Amino acid sequence: EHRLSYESKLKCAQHSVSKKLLEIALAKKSNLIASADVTTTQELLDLAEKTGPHIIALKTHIDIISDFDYEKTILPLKELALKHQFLLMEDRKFADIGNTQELQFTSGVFKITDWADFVTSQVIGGFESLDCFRNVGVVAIVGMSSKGTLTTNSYREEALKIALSHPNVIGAVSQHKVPEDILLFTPGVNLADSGDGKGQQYNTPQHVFKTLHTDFIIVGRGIYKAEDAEKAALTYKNEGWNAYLQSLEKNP
Ligand code: UP6
Repeated sequence: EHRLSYESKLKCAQHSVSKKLLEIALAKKSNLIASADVTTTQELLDLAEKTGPHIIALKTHIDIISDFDYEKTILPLKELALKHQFLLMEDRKFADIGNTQELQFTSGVFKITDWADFVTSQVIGGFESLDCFRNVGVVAIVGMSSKGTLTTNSYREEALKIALSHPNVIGAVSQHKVPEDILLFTPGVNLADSGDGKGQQYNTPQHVFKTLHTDFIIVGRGIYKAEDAEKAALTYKNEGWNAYLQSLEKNP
């Protein structure tokens, strides 16, 4: 059983952010997204500089940066994204009514709308709750990687209906296969560990490309906790790319 290539997905991609992601993936031969779960601006920028050449996007949780300052945090981050050609993915996991999400997206200190190329959102608020993410791509949280998640089969089925029909949605976060018309982003990827003692569950890049036909892997601690984050990013990049190439092969 084989999968669609990035080239064929690029041909039918509708959203400008899906196109960019697929173009960067092909240009860099990478399907790696580094998750920057660090808590200072310096660590965030260091990680972006080190991993930048190897990643297609840097995933942030901008609200964990303790010294956040738009000028000092976001402006240099945007420069690094331009320099190394990666996109910015804010993992905000919005989960409210449309009006509140719109305020969280555009206001406060983070002003996510001004810098993120794409954001994650729960779809628990229903189809129209995603309307506010007009100028970005949305990755819908369809299934979670943690033990005991409430994203059951029936939840995922309903969540996918919203994801597939909403024009702002470019993809889904899930630990299960999704239809090939949207991109699949898979966190919970680590080469060394199977869990973190706090409910996280890990798989290898090989596993998620083979069984889920994922498009992009998201790696946090496997990279930013490594002694050499640059080297670790390169390792995950190569593992991910080889696993992708293998998943393209037709097995008779
Ligand atoms: N993430 C998951 N699982 C999900 C959705 N999101 O782990 O189902 C996010 C976490 C974290 C990253 O919020 O930022 O992906 C995983 O980090 P890790 O590789 O260090 O476990």
